[in-house]
Amino acid sequence: MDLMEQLEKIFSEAQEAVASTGSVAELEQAKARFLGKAGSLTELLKGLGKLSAQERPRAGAAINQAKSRVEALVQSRRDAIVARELDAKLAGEAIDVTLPGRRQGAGGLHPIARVQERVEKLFATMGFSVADGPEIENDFYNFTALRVFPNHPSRSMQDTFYVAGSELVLRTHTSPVQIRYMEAHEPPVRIICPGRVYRVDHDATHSPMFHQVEGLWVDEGISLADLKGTLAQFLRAFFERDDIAIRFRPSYFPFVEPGVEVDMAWPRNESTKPDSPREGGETRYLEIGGAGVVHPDVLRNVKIDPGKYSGFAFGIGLDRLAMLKYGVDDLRLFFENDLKFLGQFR
Ligand code: 2NL
Repeated sequence: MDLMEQLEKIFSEAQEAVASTGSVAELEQAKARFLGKAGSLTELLKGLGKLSAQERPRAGAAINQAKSRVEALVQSRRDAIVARELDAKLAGEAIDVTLPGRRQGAGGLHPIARVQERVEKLFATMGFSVADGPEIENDFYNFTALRVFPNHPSRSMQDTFYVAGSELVLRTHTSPVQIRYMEAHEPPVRIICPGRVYRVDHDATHSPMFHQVEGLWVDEGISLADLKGTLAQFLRAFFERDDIAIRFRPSYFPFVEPGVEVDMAWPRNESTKPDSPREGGETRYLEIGGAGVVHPDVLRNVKIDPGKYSGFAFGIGLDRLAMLKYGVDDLRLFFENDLKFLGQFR
């Protein structure tokens, strides 16, 4: 094979090698095979010394020309690779400036907070104001003033959270707020006390912290009839239907006499709520709380004359109202802070 044929062969090998590279590093390796220290063209140049002085210029010129052609080949491949890498980088970093910006998610009220606001609004239309008080209470306001005697089971550590080394408890109901309010205000008293309460209890239907709304109306001549009318009016407004009925069942609470459990009945057939009050074709009653006529001794404990004044009081679970309103069947869902659940109530 003469020199020209050799150079043509090397050049076509170089074409193939360069074309098959995909990165600058690969290209550098391919280039070294021809132009490096031990590259095939470099070797040919080294052999020039063996040629006669007559042959040497022509052969040298031919080899150098082949070198330039391979260098040009490498350069144009390098340009192509760099351009392609840049394109890929730009495509990866592409920003669509016409897209809307990412917004900060709007917050919302917890479903129980919404229910509480709704309860406050509805009772306000009946002349009730909202009273507030401490969640850490002392024995007198949480128990004694309400006639819960010293060894009453509800005072046990199995039922009530005690603050270690003190007589303080986490309030087990919002009644102490009403006691404090009656101490500070002369009748007429017409208040509701919504808020957090605490009991040692934890399962699908009980949480150690839950929400209650208690109501109290003390004035001359207030009776159980006023209680029934007030609760019926409230429940009809709250559930937005005027066919809700109320049933009282006799019960016992130390702070009232008489005491009742309050049941609510939704008419059959029409309800679409999961926990609708129909069962076996009969109206089903749902227990929503307890109530009664304030015990005369409770009024005496706050210096109100039971000979002149009487009143009713009730306690309703706000969590229970929220479950019925929104068709939620597990109380714990309200307290897990799962935004997928909570976001449904915005
Ligand atoms: C229930 C029962 C009730 C009261 C709460 C009350 C408050 C005062 C005086 C008298 Cl200051 N009574 N509150 C009365 C009867 C029942 O709650 O099962 N609640 C969920």
